[in-house]
This record gives sequence, C-alpha cells and structure tokens, in this order.
Amino acid sequence: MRNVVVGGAQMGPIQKADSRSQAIERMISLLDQAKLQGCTLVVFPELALTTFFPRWYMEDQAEVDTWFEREMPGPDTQPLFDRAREHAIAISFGYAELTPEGLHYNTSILTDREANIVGKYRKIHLPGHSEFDPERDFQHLEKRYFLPGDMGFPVTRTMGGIFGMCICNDRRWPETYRVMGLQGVEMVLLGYNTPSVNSQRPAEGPADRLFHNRLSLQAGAYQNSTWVVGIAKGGDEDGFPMIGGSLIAAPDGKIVVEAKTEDDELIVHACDLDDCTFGKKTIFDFARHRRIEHYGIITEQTGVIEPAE
Ligand code: CDV
Repeated sequence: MRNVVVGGAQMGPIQKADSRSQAIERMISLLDQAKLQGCTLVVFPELALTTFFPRWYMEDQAEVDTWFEREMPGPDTQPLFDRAREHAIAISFGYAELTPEGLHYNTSILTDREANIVGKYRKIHLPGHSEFDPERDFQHLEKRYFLPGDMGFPVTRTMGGIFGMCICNDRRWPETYRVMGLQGVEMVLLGYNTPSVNSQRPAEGPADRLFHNRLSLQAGAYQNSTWVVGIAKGGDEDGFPMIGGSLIAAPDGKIVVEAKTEDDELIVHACDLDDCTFGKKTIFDFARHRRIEHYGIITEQTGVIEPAE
C-alpha cells in the first residue's frame, strides 16, 4: 500500500476586489482542516490566488501584470508555504507566472512535504480568444494574457509515487493524460475555473458542464490507470458563476469523492497508488498493446482532414 491522503481544497469565488492575502488566508484555513483530517497532500484550483482575471479585458500591460506573481514563494505566498511545512503537507496550486524574462504563463506547482517546489507545469491548451469579443456575454482572454506552456507534461517522483499536473482546459484532451500515462503517472493534479454557462451554447446549463467535467476526469483516470484529482473554483465571481464539482477519480475511473457545495470545501480521500498497478499491467499495458504505427496523425496534424467526397 502506498497511501497519499489527498485533500481537494475547492475554493468558492474570489472577487476582483479581493487581495492575495485574503485568498491565502482561506487557503491556510483549508490547510488547517486538511491537517486535522490527516492529509499529506492538498490540491488547490487554477489561478488560486486571484479572481479568474482573464474574463476582464485589459489593454494596459502594467495593469495586466498586477495579476501575476514574479516569484514563488513571494511575500504574499510565503505564509502558505510556511503553514504547509509546519503541517508536513505537500501542496499544489495554480497562479499566473511572470518570468524574469517577461514571459507570462498560467502555471501550477507541486511541493514536497517540506514545502520545496518539486514540480512545475505551464498550461498548454489555452482556451478563448485574444481580442475583445463583443458577441460574448463574457470574455475569456487566456490567449491574450498567457503564452502556451513550454514544458510539455512533465511528471515528478515524490511522496513514493509519480505525479503530474495539468490545468483546467487541458483536462478535456486525452493527449494530456496519455503523455503523462506514458511516463507512468499515478496521480494527476489539476485545478479549474469553468463557467456554469456557455455563452455560445445557451441551452447548456450547469448540469451539462458538470457532466463533461466528470466524463473528462473519469476517462483520463481509467484510460491511463491513474488517480485524477480535479479541484475547482466555484460560485459567483462578480456575477460570473462557476461550476465547482471538485472530485477525485480512482484508476478504475470511478469517482471516490465529490464536492457538495460551490464554496470553500475540503474533499478527502486516502488514495493508494498501488491501485494503479492492475490497469497498468492488464488492458492498459501500453508496452504490449499500443500500436504506434497507426497513431502518427495525432502528432502530425492539428485540424481535421476529411476524406475526399
Ligand atoms: N479556465 C479554463 O480553461 N476554462 C475552460 C472554459 C473556457 C471552457 C474549461 O475548459 O473549463
């Protein structure tokens, strides 16, 4: 048995006017709850330190940069790292990263139980658009504010297992999980900010969006025989509702725990990394069964090329 007691720290809304310190106070309170419940790893959402700012159109780069972290940990985030070290809890959370070279990424990190950063990931599948779109009820400007990640999908050996990360929209792409699956991943950690409504498909409501969240996470878990921990920001951020629905999916694809609210809420499960072994040795024994000679177009083309009429 290789148990990792995972706390999924869903966060309710963070309003535009809320400070980093307010968000971090809430994260520390979730860490304290996690300690009481015996957690050894706590996972927080995408862009956990601020509101989901890509919904706001900004032209002034200096204003944009106020949403980014230039160092990690920095003065605001140090107390979170200190508390995590005190509790001997590894943490993973998302934030907007501004590098010393002036590059902007939507990033997440993983620490060990001594609060040392041992893993980093920069979001690859950036949804949305880069210019103001008057047709939309709300903007989704990730392509304006972030570069696509430049690190691939790395995995990290820590806490007795193999851990990987992805961020929000990445979770809808089977390639995300498979690239980590091919590196033996045993637990995928991901945070998300998903609106409850789709302005381009008004008939799609929160139930549909929660269904697609479960479908993506459960399929990624089952098809790679890995734990998947998906943690949301939920509730109403300045009038923009988000789905919540944080969950942990087991390597057989089943949901073992799911959030009940759209607020700050800790979901907890003792995840045995040895549960990954059966699937990785049988139906998803990649070395024996994959037929890469037939998969070429997956990496050779992006769009769809239909057969001639
Ligand atoms: N933050 C995200 O990546 N959100 C997307 C929305 C735009 C659909 C998601 O896939 O949930």
